[in-house]
Amino acid sequence: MKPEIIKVPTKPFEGQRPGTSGLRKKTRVFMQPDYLENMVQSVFNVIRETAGDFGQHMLVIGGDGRYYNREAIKIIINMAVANGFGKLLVARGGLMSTPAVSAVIRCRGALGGLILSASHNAGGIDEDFGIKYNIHNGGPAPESVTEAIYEQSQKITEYITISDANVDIDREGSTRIGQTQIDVINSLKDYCELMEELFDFESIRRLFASGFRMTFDAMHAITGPYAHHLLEERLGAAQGTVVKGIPLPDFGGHHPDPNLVYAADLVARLADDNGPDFGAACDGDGDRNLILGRRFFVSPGDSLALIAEHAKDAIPAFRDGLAGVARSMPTSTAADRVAQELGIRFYETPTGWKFFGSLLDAGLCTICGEESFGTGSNHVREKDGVWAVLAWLSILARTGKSVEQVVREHWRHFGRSYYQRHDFEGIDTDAAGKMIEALREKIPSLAGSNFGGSQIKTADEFSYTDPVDGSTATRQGIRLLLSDGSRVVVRLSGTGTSGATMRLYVERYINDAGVSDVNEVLAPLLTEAKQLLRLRELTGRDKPNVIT
Ligand code: VG1
Ligand code: CO
Repeated sequence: MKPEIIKVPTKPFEGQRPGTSGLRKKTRVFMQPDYLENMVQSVFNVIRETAGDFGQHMLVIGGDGRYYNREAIKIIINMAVANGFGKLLVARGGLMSTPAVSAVIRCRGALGGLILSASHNAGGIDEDFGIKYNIHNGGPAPESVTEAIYEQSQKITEYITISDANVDIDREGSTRIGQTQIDVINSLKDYCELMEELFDFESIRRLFASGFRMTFDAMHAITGPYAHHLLEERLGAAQGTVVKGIPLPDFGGHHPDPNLVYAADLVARLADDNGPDFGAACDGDGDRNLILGRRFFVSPGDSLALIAEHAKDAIPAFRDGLAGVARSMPTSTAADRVAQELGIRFYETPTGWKFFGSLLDAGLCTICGEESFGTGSNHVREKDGVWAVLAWLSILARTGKSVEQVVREHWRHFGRSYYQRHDFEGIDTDAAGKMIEALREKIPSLAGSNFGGSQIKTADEFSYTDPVDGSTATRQGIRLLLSDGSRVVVRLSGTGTSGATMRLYVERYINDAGVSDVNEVLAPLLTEAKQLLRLRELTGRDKPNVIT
């Protein structure tokens, strides 16, 4: 039956500009009539310009299960039918992790996908919601596309939908409405098969069979079902390895953010004498990872470096070696040293996974990472939490060593990047803007001045030209590079939904086998950075909300 297409007149909403990773707002903002619809129609209007008739194309739809996920999925199905897509691949229950959506887009050759998530932000009617469009390569739309979507959203006058497709999204199967085939698909299948191709499951199975114990904290977010299936059912980890494995719309009332603050109970479990050998957690949409050994935290920058170091020997997908490694600018320089030793390419990009896409597509790099607990490879075009956990299990299986031993060996060989990120959340937006502007004005006069026991060699604002397509991104963080190799970086977050969040990143490299205390090493840099920013004076703040 041909559905009746309903044309709905609408008016633009202010501020529908996608940030570091899609459009994120308070859930109630998204729940306003027409808000989500405007955004979705804007995406469709933009991609239709290059894709042409949607009748030939497939769209993947999935989300992290947070509050409003199901309603949003239904709205999108109706609109996608009205807009004439040939096929929709809808995750069963509306649940699919961000890296799994990326995998499905790639495996099935879809035009793109819509992911409903605000990632590590809390969920609930008074918390956050988000939507992101991923393109044909499976990765987040590049800035040229997100800017075009924003422009569309600012001049939109109408969207189209149908009355209700009434698809049972909880049952796998196929239905047809007009010219659109709607397939409700298994959320785990493509992704888990891909993991099995990349990794040596047998060696990880042997590791678990030898008595090795781990805890995986899914934080009541999307990775629970993936981890249950892969770790417990496929790899032989003990039942109970996965905790908080059921996705909940409010993530159990917590921030699904896998760091030392929000995953404190996992950290405590690893501190117990009878605790497991290995601990891991993933975020709301499954693209971030936290890696812990017994009483030992692996900083994301070190994790990236270590995965790059061991990839060739420990992970079959990389047995021919890596083409290159890429990291976002604020991420520690640990991976650079590995790339140098391996004699492979190395790239420094702005914050946000969208900047890795073209490097991965061009085969210039294989492994990428960010300091924000994001690690991934060319298997998809998103960071991938469960992938990182399997990468670590592979390294532990291959070396037969503990997490701490592996990291300490790395530090002995390469030296250590002492590293921290301090987040100052909920700053008044104007105050934050003024503080950054004031620092920007000082940039030209900073070189040569003393700073944190060293001297500022260069001060600049990071800008990036993509080596493949020549696109540029400016104002991607202010950085101070010191003559002893230390770095201080300041930028404002592009994922928050209220006020401003300033991120202060500090790094000091010392070739001391990693034996120093990170707080002591970094204290002088932090003190001077706060003074330079006039942080307390301009924002009334002194202490960060979260240190990672
Ligand atoms: C943060 C991180 C960035 C990450 C982004 C999305 O962005 O710093 O590294 O790519 O979140 O991650 P920002 O602009 O707030 O610093 V996720 O897991 O929210 O998709
Ligand atoms: Co995320």
